[in-house]
Amino acid sequence: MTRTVSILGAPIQTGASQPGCIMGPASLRIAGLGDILTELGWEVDDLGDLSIAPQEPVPHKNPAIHDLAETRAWIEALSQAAFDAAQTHDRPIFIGGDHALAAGTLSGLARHAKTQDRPLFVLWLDAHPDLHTLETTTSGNLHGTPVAYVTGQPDFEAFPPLEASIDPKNFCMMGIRSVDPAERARIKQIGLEVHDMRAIDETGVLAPLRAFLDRVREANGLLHVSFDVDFLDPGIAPAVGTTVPGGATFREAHLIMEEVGDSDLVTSLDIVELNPFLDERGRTAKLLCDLAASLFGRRVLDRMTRSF
Ligand code: EXY
Ligand code: MN
Ligand code: MN
Ligand code: MN
Repeated sequence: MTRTVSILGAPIQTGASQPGCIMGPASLRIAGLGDILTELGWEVDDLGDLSIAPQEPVPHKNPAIHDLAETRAWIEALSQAAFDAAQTHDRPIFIGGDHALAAGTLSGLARHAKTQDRPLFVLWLDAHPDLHTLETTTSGNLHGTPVAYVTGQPDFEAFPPLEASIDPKNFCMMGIRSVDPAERARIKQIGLEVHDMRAIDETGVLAPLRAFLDRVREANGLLHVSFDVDFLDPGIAPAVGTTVPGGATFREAHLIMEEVGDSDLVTSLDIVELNPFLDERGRTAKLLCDLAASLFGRRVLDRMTRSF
């Protein structure tokens, strides 16, 4: 039975300091994301890109915060769009755009999960935990805050009110290797499951990933994968504004996507932080499409070189 995928672009870049994520959705489409999924037998419904109306600037007591009004407008629009897409498609995909978009997609998906009476789990693939509140962030870059927002941490009065939050215990983070002091304290405080790169070096990705997938299956959960380009090693994925050395290798990333794909548990996906302005010949966008193919069913023996 053909299953439906939706692709919705969110060219948001107000959450980052380095501009360029606005080109992310176009770059992933040019790299062939839709065609690749169609070739794998998925019915692909490209919903185009979201846009927001111009916003009047809104100040915040934290002087570092910038573009609050625009980012809030993106979060509101994405929350509704994610809820709608999840109600009508088997696997909605959201392509960014910076990681602040996950504040929108995850809040909308949490609302959808509530209508299904199923818990929402999140596999967070990122060099960063994105666990700042609007008071603890020192950079003011709101792409460093989505996890704190959707898990119901305090001091988000300036963001849209959350109708449904996500239990921090339902997160599994992999690839973490750049954590600020306030985030480290909160990881401990809320009991977030974090497999940093040292842990992955020691145990590999499969054991912790399979244990997490078993939890999702036992809870009859929905599973969202939030894939930040900077999860990958900058050597294979340079087109991102917050590179951190020592990221996931090509095979570690594919193994995670293949394993999650084999579990058939994934119900939605974010691909975020792609900044084509920092790339050459779109190689990072092509790698992301290659990884999406592994999540959606392609295996090593099915591979052939894609000519662009
Ligand atoms: N923790 C740093 C900050 O808050 O500015 C870096 C955040 C990077 C966030 C990128 C999207 O993952
Ligand atoms: Mn991130
Ligand atoms: Mn990151
Ligand atoms: Mn407060």
